[in-house]
Amino acid sequence: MATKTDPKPAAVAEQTRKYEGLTHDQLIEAYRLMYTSRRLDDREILLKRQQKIFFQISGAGHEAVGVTAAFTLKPTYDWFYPYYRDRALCLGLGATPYEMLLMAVGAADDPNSGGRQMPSHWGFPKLNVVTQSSPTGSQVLQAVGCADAGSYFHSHPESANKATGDYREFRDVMFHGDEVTYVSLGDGTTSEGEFWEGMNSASNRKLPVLFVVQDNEYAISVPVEVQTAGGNISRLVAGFPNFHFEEVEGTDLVATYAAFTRTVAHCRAGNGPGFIHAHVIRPYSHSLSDDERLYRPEAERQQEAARDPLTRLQMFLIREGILDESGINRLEKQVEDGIQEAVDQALEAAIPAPESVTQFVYSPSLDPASDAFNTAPVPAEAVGGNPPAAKTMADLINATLSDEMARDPRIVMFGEDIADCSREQYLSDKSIKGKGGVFKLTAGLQCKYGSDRVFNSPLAEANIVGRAVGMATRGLKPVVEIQFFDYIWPAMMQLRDELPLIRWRSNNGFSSPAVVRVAIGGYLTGGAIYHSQCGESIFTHTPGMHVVFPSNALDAAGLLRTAIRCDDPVLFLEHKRLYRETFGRAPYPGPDYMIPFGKAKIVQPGDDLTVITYGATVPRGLQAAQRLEREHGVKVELIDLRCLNPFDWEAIATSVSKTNRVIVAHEDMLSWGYGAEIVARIASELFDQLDAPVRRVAAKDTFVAYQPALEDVILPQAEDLFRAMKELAEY
Ligand SMILES: Cc1ncc(C[n+]2csc(CCOP(=O)(O)OP(=O)(O)O)c2C)c(N)n1
Ligand SMILES: [Mg+2]
Repeated sequence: MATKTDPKPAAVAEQTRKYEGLTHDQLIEAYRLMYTSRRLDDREILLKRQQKIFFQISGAGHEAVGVTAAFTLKPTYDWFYPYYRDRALCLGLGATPYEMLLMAVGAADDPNSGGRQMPSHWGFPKLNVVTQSSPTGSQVLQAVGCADAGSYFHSHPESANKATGDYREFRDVMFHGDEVTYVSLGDGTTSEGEFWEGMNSASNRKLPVLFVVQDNEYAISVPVEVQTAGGNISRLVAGFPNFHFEEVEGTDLVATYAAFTRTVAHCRAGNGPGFIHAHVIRPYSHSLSDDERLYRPEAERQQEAARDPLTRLQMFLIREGILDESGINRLEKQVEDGIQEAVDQALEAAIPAPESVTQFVYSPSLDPASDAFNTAPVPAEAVGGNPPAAKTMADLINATLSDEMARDPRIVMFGEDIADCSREQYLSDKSIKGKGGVFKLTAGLQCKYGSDRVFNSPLAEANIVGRAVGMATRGLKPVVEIQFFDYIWPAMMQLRDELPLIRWRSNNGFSSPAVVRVAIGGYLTGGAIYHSQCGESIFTHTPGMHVVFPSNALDAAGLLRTAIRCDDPVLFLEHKRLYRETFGRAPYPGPDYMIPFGKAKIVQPGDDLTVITYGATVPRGLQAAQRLEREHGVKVELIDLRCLNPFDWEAIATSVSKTNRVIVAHEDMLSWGYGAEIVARIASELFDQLDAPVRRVAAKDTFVAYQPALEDVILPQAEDLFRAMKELAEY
């Protein structure tokens, strides 16, 4: 790099003192990176206008913050959850212009997503830059989970060891005791609830998360005073304990560097999270789809332009005699030549093969529907001639969780009320018994495995799932609980746009195989609207996530173990009414019992009529089928799907081809429900096999009422199933 002079060591010390620790070389390197970042934006804008790329969003005006973060943090050592304005950060960490242009053209070799994501949605596995998405703020809780995982691995180093026979085989774990997790966001994004949830948990758990708010005073067209009460986020967050706070002019490289140095030192020393509020500018509108002249007058734009970090640094270099004009020209020419070469190459790059589109929706390495997950139950020996006791679904889920925790030290559990007791002293002085979940499914696990493996979360569902996503990305196996399906919705952004997408959108660069256990369903006699909902089809309509819904104790144990050991995210739906039902009790099938996903169970064989169902309508369907045989001699084949995604089409096709009559039944509402897809497929593929119209039995298209007489009418009962079966048999 062209420096004007080559100063002696004493002079270097003098310089660095003067520039908050930055050397001449670093200042020149900072300019090179910032200039590269800006020219790449300019070049992409041109390419977009030429219709050679399809989207552009710039990092212009934010460059000094990005470069400073790259200088003060360590690539491949620290972890990064950036946002789309962080081009300069990624360049500083080691990403190349060519790689960025591969993203812009949507090339097969785009190292971030293989052409699946818009450009500037950063993700570089080799640099610990974790795949980023478009939903503003969804990165925050994941970053907190990432930091959580780093600290867990540090205190349980043995858990990082590889193991064969489950997801760990495909997961290298890296951690450092003093690592920092960087997460950045815009001023507007601080309005998202997940930001506050992330701040709360990072603060409370004293995690080394570096929050960087890049405040350009606008969120598209909405100014900061409309987003943020009082117009300044620093003032609002100042009360969070354990933080180191900085508010800085983020277009001033030297000042920004000083703020980062102090904050990173705080995080690295284990003193807690850091918060840097950097005031920056946004000279290029929000994106190429936005024209800020519609809502910002020229005078305001010009005032902002005077703070341009690139111009500021250039003038600084000249003023301080670090680079003269010809040195700057030489550097800029070099950068431009490099970009030109990268553009030429990227425009030639191959695009992804069309047939690759479904690749990496799920793990390519471990198929939970395979025989590897098919093991026989090994119940305990009979004692004194008595067979082992039949246990409830709740018992077997608890026992399975316990045995899996013993087997796999990477399993952590959290959720609302799931710990035995957060105030540990009450456990140690034995003054209380402990709770272990509102349905007691996790009872005793904290006592057995420790408070750092089983703990209560805040009352915040996005927090639970978002942190689980970050933890699972790092190699932990979070098995988290959503207390009631009715309250899953705050986590919907994470469940729909994040958890199931991490692998696909990163082209298998990252994955997040967390298990989310959810208590679901009604028939509770008084559960009412908000403790009775189903809604599984919303999640089976989400690729990338397996959905399991067992109806009995043995299936719950076998499928839960498969869920935990597999390498994909799993939504594990546990019917509250079935937790302690007499129906479907079984002895514990042993610590290795697994059922592969997507294999239905024939609850009762029959030749006259097929009933396809799952969950709480299984016992109701069985009751109806037994009555139909008793009273009318009709033999129903009752199929329990057990797993809704993947589901066992073969079992359905075989049965319908035999009986030629079929009912699809479920507890959830009829319209747009899970049955609609099954029925459509039967109509399309098995039409020739049918002797009668396909029927559905399901809940009314309304909500579940509190008054039991109304609940009975709303949810499908054994009587409804009986009537439908009889009518169809007689058709
Ligand atoms: C959850 C969500 N809502 C809306 C959007 C559309 N959107 C994209 S960026 C943006 C503004 C973000 O502003 P800010 O956080 O200040 O970041 P900046 O772009 O100014 O850097 C909006 C509304 C989105 N991507 N995600
Ligand atoms: Mg903004």
